[in-house]
Amino acid sequence: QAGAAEPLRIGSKRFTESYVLAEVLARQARASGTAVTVSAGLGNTAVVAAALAAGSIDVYPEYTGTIARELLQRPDIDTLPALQAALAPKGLGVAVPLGFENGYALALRADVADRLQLRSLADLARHPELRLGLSNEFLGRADGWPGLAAHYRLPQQPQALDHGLAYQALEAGNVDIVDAYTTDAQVARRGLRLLADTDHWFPGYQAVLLYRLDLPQHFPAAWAALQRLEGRIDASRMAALNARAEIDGAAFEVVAREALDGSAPPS
Ligand code: PBE
Repeated sequence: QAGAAEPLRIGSKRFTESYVLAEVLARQARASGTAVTVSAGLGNTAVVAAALAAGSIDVYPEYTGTIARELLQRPDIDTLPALQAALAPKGLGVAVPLGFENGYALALRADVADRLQLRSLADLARHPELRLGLSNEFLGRADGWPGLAAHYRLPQQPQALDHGLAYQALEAGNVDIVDAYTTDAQVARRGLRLLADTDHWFPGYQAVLLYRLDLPQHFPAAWAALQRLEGRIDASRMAALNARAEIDGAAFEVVAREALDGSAPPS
């Protein structure tokens, strides 16, 4: 039957960590003897999730808070079993927490934070003059700017900024605040401050696999291999891997090999 020779299709979103993780999945699946294709950087969350729903890919790395807020519009759920129950009617599954969270935060330069005494998101309400440069996805998401601004009563009118350019714009002083991902290499490297979310308005964003429910039957060896990625990468390691790709310029495949070599063998 023709299906036997079809490759496992892995997708990713358009930011460094997603590219790296897609190659981690690919490497792990290939080691099980499974043919794999990677559709790297397909687009933002909505685009990659649509590709999964349509059956053009089988699996991609996603984050629990993103699944709950952006894909399911279910801010009330945050555990894996609850997400699984909500996804199953759509033919989708979520599993294999990789061992870290990568959440949203607002970031600024340390000198600006000190000068204006900015520590928390609520502190921003006192400074309408601050210039915010936020990525398009963050500007549009329910778990992004619209909800955040409403919750903390923030008066600024943000401008749209590509996430790949955000840190340079911050360093150059063209904007004062950007949206950061907490495992971004640039946060530590540039000594940026993250404003505390004292009300815990942002959800948790555990890195997990979002997949089509028919994947385990079609690719049992690959699925067994992918499950062994559970808990293999912690947040500081993920930030270091992001730095290898983004700061050192290492190829995503190379970084993926380092990710798997450097972590403890599966138990
Ligand atoms: N992130 C940070 C998430 C949301 C928070 C970029 C990892 C994402 O949906 O891709």
